[in-house]
Amino acid sequence: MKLIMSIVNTDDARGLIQALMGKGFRATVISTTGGFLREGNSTVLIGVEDDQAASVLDIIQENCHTRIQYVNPLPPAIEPGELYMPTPMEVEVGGATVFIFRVDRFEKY
Ligand code: 2BA
Repeated sequence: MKLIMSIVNTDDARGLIQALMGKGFRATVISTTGGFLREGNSTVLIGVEDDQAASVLDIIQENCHTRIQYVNPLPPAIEPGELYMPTPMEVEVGGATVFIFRVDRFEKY
């Protein structure tokens, strides 16, 4: 068995869950925050049999899209009277960051 942990844009999470449920997979969504942008994202946990993992990855790819976001870099140290005009930096986020874990044991009581 595998546990697929997929960090996705919150705007994609609903469609991803619907697509997973439509194919009979079970999933849990956790609200998370990215360490770099400090913005909300969603982490989707999906437990599957080994031979189903590839199908789940296909569904994730179909439903999660890359986006361009802009971040303001930290301002440099400036002297009094100097003016600093921040230039936003372009960052490509997603579609999905996926970790796949082997599950040693699964119990449901
Ligand atoms: P964030 O940490 O908010 O990162 C958002 C995007 O910012 C990243 O997109 C990446 O393009 C950029 N980024 C992140 N750290 C950077 C850095 N030190 N310097 C320059 N740019 C940086 P993604 O790579 O698609 O990641 C989307 C989200 O997935 C991340 O949000 C984080 O929540 C999660 N993530 C990505 N890689 C991870 C990892 N190795 N471990 C745990 N979580 C991860």
